[in-house]
Amino acid sequence: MSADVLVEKKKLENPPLEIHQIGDRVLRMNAKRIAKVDAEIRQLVREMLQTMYSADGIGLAAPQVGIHKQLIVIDCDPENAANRPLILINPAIKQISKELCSYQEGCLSVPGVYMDVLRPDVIEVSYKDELGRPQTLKASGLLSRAIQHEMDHLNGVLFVDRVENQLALTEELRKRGFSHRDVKIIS
Ligand code: QAP
Ligand code: CO
Repeated sequence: MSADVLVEKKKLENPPLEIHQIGDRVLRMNAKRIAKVDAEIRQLVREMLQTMYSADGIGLAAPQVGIHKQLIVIDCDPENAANRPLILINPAIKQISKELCSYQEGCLSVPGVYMDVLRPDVIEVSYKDELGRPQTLKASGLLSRAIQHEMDHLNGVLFVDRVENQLALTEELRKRGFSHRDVKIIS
């Protein structure tokens, strides 16, 4: 089997995986470390990428498709065929900046809801790539935001848990047919 995880960036009529939505308990479970990056993991990466592109996303974590493994796929430029998606396996934050910044987040598991969230501006993360090679990456801006958001999923945390304006959040969730009871305030 090919070690290359790249897939065509297009929308499939029948994406291979189902994305779970807020209220589903699978989103609240902790993901387990991946002991060995093998062909089975690389097949999961391909299916997660296809599912993400099909849903117009820029990031997807394995727990969102009901798989409790520490695996994230990110593509901050999905329209650009030349931009390689980022695959993070067993990611760990090594450093975070003191500076926080606010950014409007969304999530494929909370469709239609977009709210401001405060997070560290710059992060340094270590992880293994799709070939099991150790990597480190310093990220800022949209990429930093995407990594932090997706890493939260590995710990059963959703961006709505970090929203400060709970009144506005309650209203947005209600508009989209979700319940504020499915939010777990952490900060
Ligand atoms: C996480 O989010 C993220 O509501 C990835 O109707 C958030 O891909 C990365 C999406 C903020 C960086 C900044 C959301 C698609 C996609 C929706 C996503 C929707 C359709 C969200
Ligand atoms: Co998300």
